[in-house]
Amino acid sequence: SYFDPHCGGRQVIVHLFEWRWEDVAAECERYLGPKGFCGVQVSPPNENAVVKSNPSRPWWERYQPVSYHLNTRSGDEKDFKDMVDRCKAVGVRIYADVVINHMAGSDRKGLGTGGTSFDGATGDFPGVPFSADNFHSASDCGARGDINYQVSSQVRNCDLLGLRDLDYSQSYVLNKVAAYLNKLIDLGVAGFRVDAAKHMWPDDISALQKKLQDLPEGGKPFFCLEVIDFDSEAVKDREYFSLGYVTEFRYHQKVKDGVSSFNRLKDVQDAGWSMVPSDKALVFVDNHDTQRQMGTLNYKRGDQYKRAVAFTLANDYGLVRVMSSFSFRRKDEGPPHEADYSIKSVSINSDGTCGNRWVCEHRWNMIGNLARFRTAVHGEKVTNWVYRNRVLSFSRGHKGFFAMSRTDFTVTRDTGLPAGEYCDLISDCAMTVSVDTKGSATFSPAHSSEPFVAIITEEKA
Ligand code: QV4
Ligand code: CA
Repeated sequence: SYFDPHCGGRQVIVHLFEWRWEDVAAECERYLGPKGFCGVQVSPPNENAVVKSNPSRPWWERYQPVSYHLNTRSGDEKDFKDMVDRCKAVGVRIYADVVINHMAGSDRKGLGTGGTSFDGATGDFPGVPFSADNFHSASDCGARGDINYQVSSQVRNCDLLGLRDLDYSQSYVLNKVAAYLNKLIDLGVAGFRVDAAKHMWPDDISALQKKLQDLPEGGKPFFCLEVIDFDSEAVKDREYFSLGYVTEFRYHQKVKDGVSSFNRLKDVQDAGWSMVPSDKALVFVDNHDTQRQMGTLNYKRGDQYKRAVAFTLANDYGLVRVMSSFSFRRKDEGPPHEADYSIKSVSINSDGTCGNRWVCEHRWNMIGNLARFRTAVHGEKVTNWVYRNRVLSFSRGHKGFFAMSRTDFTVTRDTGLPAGEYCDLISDCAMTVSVDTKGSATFSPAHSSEPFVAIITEEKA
């Protein structure tokens, strides 16, 4: 089904935003495989417009396709194939971010990252090829880029941000895009994050899926659709439920509110917000767009961010995607780069953190190690919810137990687990937790600066 991420039951996806394919491959082997990550969402692999100035080489140029050749600042087709194979060999799958709603903007022309010419204004994309006729005309829309979000036909047929909108009613367009996705399947990807899916008709996505081949190892590719629904527009996320996982932006909003008062985290996935059902919700604390918005939770918010991500991983809602960023000051700023704008490699420091301005949130102890927890307790509901003495704790059925606070703590709690000596996952077993015959344990975090404890029946000391 389109809901299977094809990673042998592992549960956590990480978005390695703007990483080079070579670095992703190395990260699969040295960290993601051993830590039990399911897969990586990579930046769009197809050729994009080169935005030279105002600003120079922003990250968002990758959302302006020029052709479906696999040439970007992350690498070429050979690098891509090598990454997919090396990650797969250690149990980690690759999901491509596919930008298929549109091509580059009407304000762009020149050469793409693979050297292919294009002109957004005239609609000429010879690298595919697409020409003016393959796009929706702006006649039924407001001024270019002006979408009335109360009118679903405008959301689907008008130019998002002035980006040339593909007309999927033409089988020519459908076939070209299907060929691109099939090529990625041939190369071994396990699925797709569909950019701007809200701006595509669900029937068109369905028609596209019918043209896709099965994965080489069998089964349909995994689908995650980017649909932002805060219950205030014409297009509803439920229109996409049969097509794959849907991004749950209400959760991102709610966890941000909830993390300042732990009690509010309890109903973060329901309480009248008409949230996406757990088995269809792609859940995250931030993504590459929201992390750049004012007042948002991101890596810059330190401890609060850590609590939000740790809670999200320990909780039982949805399929989780962890964000891994490059540090930025300005919103438009692209990834760390050399003088010639080639992307800098991800260096690894002796303490396991990343260098060259790569943040690598996924390597932070309470984030990276909870990937293991989430997989181990998958299918078990949250039970034993306790918020007392400023410490939140809960069990995941009889398979795992999690606790967190804002500062150091020592508490005694019912873990719901069988008696035994358990490894604390957060500290890579630097500390253990003894559960008595009644299921009760007294414990403190291994390091006071990391006030989290997580144990699973799978990992006894
Ligand atoms: C500008 C004006 C427009 C004008 C246009 C043409 O703002 O009003 O019509 O020129 O003259 C960049 C610039 C943007 C510029 C546009 C076209 O920032 O100012 O328009 O290019 O040249 C990313 C960035 C955008 C960026 C875009 C393309 O966020 O800033 O636009 O890439 O490079 C809605 C959607 C949701 C979407 C979200 C951003 O429902 O689907 O908006 N999210 C996804 C991605 C996002 C990406 C896109 C969609 C587009 O997650 O990262 O936008 O592919 O909520
Ligand atoms: Ca569209």
